[in-house]
Amino acid sequence: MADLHLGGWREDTLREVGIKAFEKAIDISIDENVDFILISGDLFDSSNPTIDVMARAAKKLYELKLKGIIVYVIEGSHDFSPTGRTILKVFQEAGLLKRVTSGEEKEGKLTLKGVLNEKTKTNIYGIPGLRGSLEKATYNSLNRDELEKQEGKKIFLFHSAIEEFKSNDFYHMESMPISFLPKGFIYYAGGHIHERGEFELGEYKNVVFPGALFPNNIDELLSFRGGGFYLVEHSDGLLNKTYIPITIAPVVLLEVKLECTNPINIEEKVRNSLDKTCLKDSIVIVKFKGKLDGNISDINFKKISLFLEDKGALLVKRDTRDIKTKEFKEIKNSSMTKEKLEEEVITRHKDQILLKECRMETVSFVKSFMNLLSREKKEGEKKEDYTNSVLNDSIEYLSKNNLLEDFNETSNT
Ligand SMILES: [Mn+2]
Repeated sequence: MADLHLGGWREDTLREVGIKAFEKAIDISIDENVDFILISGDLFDSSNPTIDVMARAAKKLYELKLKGIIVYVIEGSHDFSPTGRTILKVFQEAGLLKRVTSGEEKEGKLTLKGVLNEKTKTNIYGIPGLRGSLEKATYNSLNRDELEKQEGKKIFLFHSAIEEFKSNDFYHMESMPISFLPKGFIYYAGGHIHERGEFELGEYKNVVFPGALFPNNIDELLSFRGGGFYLVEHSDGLLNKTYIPITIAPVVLLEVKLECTNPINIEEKVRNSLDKTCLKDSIVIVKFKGKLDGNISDINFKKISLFLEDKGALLVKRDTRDIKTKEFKEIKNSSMTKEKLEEEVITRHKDQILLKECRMETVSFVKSFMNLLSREKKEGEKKEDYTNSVLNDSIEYLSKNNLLEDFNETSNT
């Protein structure tokens, strides 16, 4: 499984559904008597989860420990604090998780050590994901030959998008080529892409993204409706994978078409579009579409929510992004994720950013550069060292992209 994002969502109800999805996935794994569990990053939504969320996770992980089921993990981009610390370390020290990312760097070459699962004689390796896809540097120094030469069954955990397998929806997302991964492993457990996908290419078989265990924002709720994980069986050289969907609360989409509707009449519209739809214990997304004769702020959402909750809805979320007001102007997005919002702003202004010689596509370049510049000072790091390191990284990044001269021309610092 991957991208659990425990503790995510602002609404208590949705956060609870996310945790319940995790608990259910673990219960199923115990019932199925699995040998071990792999989590390919973003177990928690933040590197500093609340005590309640950590307690719920610890309780479930302890159940696994009692059953002798080991949980192997890598960090995802969400598991690291700005100073590079990871909450997973706490769980590892408590014996509830095993991080598989240990390695040794010698003369610029990284040798991964991996962890052996004794019961199945499987070697498990992995490289964590970093914010802004900075893990690419790790892959660049990875000694792949040595990993490929190792005998026996091998599994690789990663938390990155793969260029060859990226769908159009993830066009702008930073990604790496599949050739960054060592060849010939029996299973590649992927995370980071919240959409489910099974892939293979040449010597890379069973490259699997289980997707988020539970959707992480309104867009994911709308497109995926739910999440799940993979149950994988390997015997006599044959690998069988089964997707196990997890449904705690069904997602119901209620589309309300507006035809120059007055805000006062919206409730009636909602009633009419409901028809015989069953809302029992479901997450209802009311998507308003069309022209509104008035302001969005005049819509009584509270009343609409209460009405739908009365019909059995567990929670009501609204999507007003497709409403056009009287002047038929588009409403600017407001319920997107921080990353998407940033990306949108950059995309909107990209024509003003003249990067003629840049090796990368403008939006990806700006996003990564912003990430690089937003690195925070590490604990104990001297201010001068910090400044120099950010400066050096920036110069290196610019020169890698053929842009150093451009910048020297326009600035003296
Ligand atoms: Mn994620």
